Amino acid sequence: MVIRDDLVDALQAARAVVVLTGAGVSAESGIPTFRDAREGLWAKYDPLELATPEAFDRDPETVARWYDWRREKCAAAKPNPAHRALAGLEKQLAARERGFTLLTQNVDRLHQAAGSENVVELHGTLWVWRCTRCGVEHEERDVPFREYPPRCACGGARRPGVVWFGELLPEQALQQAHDALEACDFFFSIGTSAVVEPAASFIHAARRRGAKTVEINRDPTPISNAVDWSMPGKAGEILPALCKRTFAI
Ligand code: BV8
Ligand code: ZN
Repeated sequence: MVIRDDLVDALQAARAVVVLTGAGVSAESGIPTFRDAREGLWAKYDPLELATPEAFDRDPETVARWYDWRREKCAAAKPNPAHRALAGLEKQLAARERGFTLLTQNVDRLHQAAGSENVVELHGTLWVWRCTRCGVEHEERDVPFREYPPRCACGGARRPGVVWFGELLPEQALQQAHDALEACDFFFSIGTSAVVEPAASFIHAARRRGAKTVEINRDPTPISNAVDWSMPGKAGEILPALCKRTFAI
């Protein structure tokens, strides 16, 4: 894979870096991406349909079982070289008093497990569950659940602390994302098909601000021809090589 000198120079000169990640970053940890999530008994379900409040109202057991299947996969997963390279990049930039914000669409918390600190969970996490009656939230790490859906002490059904299609993103996460995009001069899009809004529009906000843009993705996406550097391939191979060339880490 070719790591271009002008990319290395631009990243070394960057003052405020924003990274947007998607399911492709966790693929090398054994977690199926949204596109590839149609595995085994879940093959007949459309993730875009299951990840909705309507589906949970209609069939909370099936939706809770799907999320518990994903929790079991995430529980068994370890951060991969892409996660670790991003944690290392954050530290290198911090050492140079440069800005770094990791905006993730992933709900698996593998970035945090790899040591990333300034992480914004745009779509929530499947490790926190919320009561649909009293609103109480708890971190739930034990897998699998004993009942579907899991019940709250008040008797209410509990749902995953994720953002479903048709639901607004958490206000605080959106504000953190906009503040980071306002200040950024370097934007990475990594392991995302770049179709789900509003995250898919972040790169356009960064470009409008004159930020340099890079895409690292296995397959072409709607933004592949809009970025300054398009790097097709595996994030777990490209990111460590880029960080090694740029910051000798
Ligand atoms: C909202 C949490 C207000 C749950 C998720 C404007 C136009 C059209 C539609 C809309 C619009 N505005 C809003 C919408 C509706 C909708 C939307 O965007 N729909 C899409 C399908 C068109 N957006 C919403 O509903 C958002 N809410 O806007 O509220 C509103 C509401 C209604 C109408 C107007 C306004 C909420 C969106 C969040 C939904 N929740 N996740 C859960 O996880 O269960 S989204 C979920 O799907 C993920 O978080 C992620 O965002 C998305 C999946 O995308 P990716 O992560 O990119 O994964 P994918 O599998 O698609 O691609 C993986 C990529 O990785 C591939 O390209 C592959 O090539 C690459 N890859 C694979 N392996 C590797 C790799 N790359 C590198 N290395 C590898 N090894
Ligand atoms: Zn409750």
